[in-house]
Amino acid sequence: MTPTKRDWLDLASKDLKGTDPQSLDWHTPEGITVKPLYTSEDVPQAALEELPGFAPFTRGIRSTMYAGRPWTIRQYAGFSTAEESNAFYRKNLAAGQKGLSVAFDLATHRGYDSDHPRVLGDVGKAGVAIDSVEDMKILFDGIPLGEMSVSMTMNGAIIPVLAMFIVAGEEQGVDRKALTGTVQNDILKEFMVRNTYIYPPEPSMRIVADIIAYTAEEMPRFNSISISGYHMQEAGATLAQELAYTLADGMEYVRAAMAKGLDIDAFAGRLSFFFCIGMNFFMEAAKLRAARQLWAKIMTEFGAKSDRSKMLRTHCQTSGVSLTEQDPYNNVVRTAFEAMAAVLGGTQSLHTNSFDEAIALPTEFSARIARNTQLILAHETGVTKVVDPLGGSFYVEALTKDLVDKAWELIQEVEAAGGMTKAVEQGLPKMRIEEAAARRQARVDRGDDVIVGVNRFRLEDELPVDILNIDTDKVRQSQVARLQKMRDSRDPQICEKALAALEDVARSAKGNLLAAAVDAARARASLGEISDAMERGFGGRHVAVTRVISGVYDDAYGDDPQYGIIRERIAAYRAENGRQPHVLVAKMGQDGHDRGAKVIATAFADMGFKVDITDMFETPQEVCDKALALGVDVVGVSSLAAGHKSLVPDLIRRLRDAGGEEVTVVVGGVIPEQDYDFLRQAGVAEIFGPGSNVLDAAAAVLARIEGVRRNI
Ligand code: MLC
Ligand code: 5AD
Repeated sequence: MTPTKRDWLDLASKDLKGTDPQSLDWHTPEGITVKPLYTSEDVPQAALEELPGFAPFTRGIRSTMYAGRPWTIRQYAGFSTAEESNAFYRKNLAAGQKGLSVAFDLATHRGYDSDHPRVLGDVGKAGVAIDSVEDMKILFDGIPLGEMSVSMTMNGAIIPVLAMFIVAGEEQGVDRKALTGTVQNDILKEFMVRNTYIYPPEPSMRIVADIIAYTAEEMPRFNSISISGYHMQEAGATLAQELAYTLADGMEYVRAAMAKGLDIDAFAGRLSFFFCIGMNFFMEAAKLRAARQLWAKIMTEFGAKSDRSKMLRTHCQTSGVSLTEQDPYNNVVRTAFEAMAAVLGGTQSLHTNSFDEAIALPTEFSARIARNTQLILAHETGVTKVVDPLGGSFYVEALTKDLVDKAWELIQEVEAAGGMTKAVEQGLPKMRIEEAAARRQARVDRGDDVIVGVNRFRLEDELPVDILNIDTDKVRQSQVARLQKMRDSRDPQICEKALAALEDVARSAKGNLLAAAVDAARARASLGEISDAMERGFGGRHVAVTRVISGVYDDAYGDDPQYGIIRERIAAYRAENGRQPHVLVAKMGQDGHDRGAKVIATAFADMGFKVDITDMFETPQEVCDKALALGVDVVGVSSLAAGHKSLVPDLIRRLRDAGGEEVTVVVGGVIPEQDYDFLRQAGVAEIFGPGSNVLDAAAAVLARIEGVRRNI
């Protein structure tokens, strides 16, 4: 007799010594219950009948997938000057990389030229500095833009950057009709998580629609947008949230383009997507399958006729936030698993992170290992030979269905709020993501979620790894010199006229912003000048309201003894001093990563600290003024974009000069060990690197505050 499900249950209970097998259920952060066993009963009938290459594309967008053509190995990179990044790209292409993906520095992202006083610590740090067409031409020197597909991760300053790319192509002799590649151009998620916006939501949405319209007409081989969930997962979103909010963003862009009078099938085939692939192996593969199925459904409902419009094509990147500073070679292994999940999920293009991710930008060595991870996957494992190898897996098919259902609920919530632009204005998705982030942090701090080498199996001695160092001063000097040379040699009248025309297009809402910016870029207007012209036309920059949610950390910690002790110590401090210990969580420079700052603010407030949080993108002077005005005990600087060596000492100097020597300064985020001594000498009291336990950090900060009190 063939055993039945009942027989299995009996056997499992016996093997578990009488415990109910249901006790093995895993309740995931997505709200999905994963059972220890899946059978054919869990698979929807439709899943058994679908074939790849046909809508709804659950099994893949191509009939033969990688058996016909492997995914594109597309490593995201950029640092320092255009010359240095160009040399790096060329080496990578010679070593087996297939497509380019440009990382710009934060000054460029935020629309500032390298000589702007707000970006002193950011030039050339997190990506390459690009101020003008001259830089753009150097970046692609010797790389034929008619053949190589180039992705550019740019959102805020997308208009000047894409305009400069088009002109660089022109001056290489490549017609824009022949340019292939992708721009990220996904502003909604910037307001939600990534924070490199420049203008308010409304004009920002117009920029997106203008680019979709321009590329549909003028650049038929170019993907107008890369609708990105990546940064949501990095900011702490669950996979269901990442999936849902990304598709909901996509729906909003489709609406914006249709509102311009475009026919859906004229542009939808050039919308592309971008997802993060973290450590939940099977669920990540299922997520990509679910994404394709949902998008085909959504686009059909929007009235798309062509299959191409219903096809969700995506790039994936392995998860940065899953990687650790501790025992960093473990990251090679994590990235390999994540890459495999992306490939089993059917991605079109892939970036694999380098193992030094949690500490610095990749070196040539770490970049090689990351690239080879994909080459090994493509050439040695056999995964390319079969389409959708997970198809028909009881578990993966069930997960695909669960994710479709969960995401659909969240999409409906956004729709009920009036679509994503409205939902973003109300802060709905951001709040949900921040809540998920705080819960995740609490699970890690408690050891419920295991991270090998961080909260379990920790090494006694960590060996330092070699990291890439960038001399920002040197990069800035060379950028400023090139800018000056360009300003001296251009025809000022032609340039002024083009900028005035662009400003007009921005102000009047008539004409296409990108078309006007191409003229300005050709006339050698700089990135900052083009951004400023639009800022004048739109009537200003966007300033985000910073909100801190409360209760989540408390909720997750419940009765943890260490948590209780800290709460008591804070209560005692309060009784003794008549006030709470007061912390200002600060973000300085153009670093837009705010997950850490938000998690700390939420957790500290729940513990009983009085917590204030600065706006994003502050200067050291602005933070100093705020700290003194509020009378805080501690400023906690959160730094993830390598600006700490210039910004933090600057802040401490200003505090001292203004009579705030008692204010303790602590720093958290991506701080390499190599910089600890430097920061301590500059007066930093405590440093919390990646993987720090929030409770330990709170205890250390509290001890500092108590210490200062006692000395008085
Ligand atoms: C592919 N082709 C096939 C085929 N496979 N034809 C027949 N049979 C097959 N099996 C064709 C395609 O139709 C296409 O032509 C061409 O080959 C290229 O294939 P592709 O699959 O479209 O790949 P690619 O060009 O690599 O494009 C992938 C993409 C694109 C659509 C996802 O948008 C892209 O490259 N995105 C990358 C985004 C990126 O790098 N982002 C980095 C973010 S980092 P045709 O003519 O149809 O086009 C970040 C971090 C941060 O954001 O925060 O800073
Ligand atoms: N070069 C290479 N990778 C980068 N990342 C960010 N900037 C760069 C760069 N200049 C990667 C990291 C990060 C993710 C957002 O992109 O993996 O976590």
